[in-house]
Amino acid sequence: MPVDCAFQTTIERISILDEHGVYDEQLGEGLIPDSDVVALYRHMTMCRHFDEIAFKLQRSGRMGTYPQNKGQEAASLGAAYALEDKDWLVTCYRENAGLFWRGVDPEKILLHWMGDERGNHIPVRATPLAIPIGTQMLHATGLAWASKYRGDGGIGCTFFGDGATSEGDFHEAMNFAANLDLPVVFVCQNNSWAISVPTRIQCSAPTIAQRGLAYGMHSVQVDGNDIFAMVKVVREAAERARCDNRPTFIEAVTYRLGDHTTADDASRYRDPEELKLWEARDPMIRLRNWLEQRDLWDENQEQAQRIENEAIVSGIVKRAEEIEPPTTNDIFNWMYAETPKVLETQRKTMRTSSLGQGFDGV
Ligand SMILES: Cc1ncc(C[n+]2csc(CCOP(=O)(O)OP(=O)(O)O)c2C)c(N)n1
Ligand SMILES: [Mg+2]
Repeated sequence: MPVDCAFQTTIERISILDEHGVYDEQLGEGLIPDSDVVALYRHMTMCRHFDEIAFKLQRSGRMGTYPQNKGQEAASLGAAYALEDKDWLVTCYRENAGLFWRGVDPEKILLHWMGDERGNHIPVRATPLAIPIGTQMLHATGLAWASKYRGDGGIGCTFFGDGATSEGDFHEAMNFAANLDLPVVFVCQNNSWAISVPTRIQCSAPTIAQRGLAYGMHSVQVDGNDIFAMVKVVREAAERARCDNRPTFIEAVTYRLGDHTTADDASRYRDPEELKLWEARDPMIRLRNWLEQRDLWDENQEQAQRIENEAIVSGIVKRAEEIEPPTTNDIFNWMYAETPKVLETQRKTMRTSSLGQGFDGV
């Protein structure tokens, strides 16, 4: 019997603005108008400042645990820029930049980490942060299925880490989306680590993108610190979802410049040389250099932006800290659009000794 090739493919790696500042004019042509690049950079600097302040709030006892987003801003921001308001952003916890761009109030994110349920009340098409690793990909798949069923034109875009691709829920979501032809964009932020576990221990294949291929969906690797490349691949994936109802798997290669969370100390397991290497690939610095080379940005604008960011973020903190105290009802109020009967009953009975009993439907 001859040995035939059953299947052969390649996984493309997309980069437009590389870490040395080289810009691929062909791939990047007409991708983002200059004025929008300026707006994206300004937004990124605000998010970076927000991140630093959130870290300090935790350190000074004014907020609970916080996972820094530092260094990973381009991935979710590029995606949010490429998507439409009718599309769902279904995130993990390192996507502040994309969520804020979409219109999620930054104080909601602080409230979330302050343990206040009102932080989960999000009136745009984005879901509350998913802390249980891997659960949100299923939500995105379900939301995309609902959009397809209703014909509202929306798609689902979900974010998760490299570690999350070891979870069963991830594989179920991928299998479901591929086989039911669902309009989902799966974005894996491969930041090299799942707390102290390096990616090479999570995945013995040379790329995580291969996991998408196994489910029969288009899969691509992208420089996740290159906002231009992110916009390009998410735009193409969104079109594939909208026009053909086909999912895409995107492996965005990035790096977590901070600790895993404020409860972690990455210097105990991470080589400082590795950190130095990735600091030089910072998506924000890369974008600033690109703008400066084209006379779209200068030091004076940078200074003015710094002052503006300080004012914006201190307003955010003030609003989060000065909100009226939550009521006990708030723990029931922000998960469902319509409170299910079982929760309604718990809400009514929570101050009695017969929690959840004595009412119809339980
Ligand atoms: C189901 C579940 N198991 C374990 C944890 C504890 N945990 C929190 S973050 C994390 C690592 C996640 O790594 P990755 O998916 O790569 O995301 P990253 O934090 O690097 O962005 C783990 C194991 C959790 N939150 N949920
Ligand atoms: Mg990770």
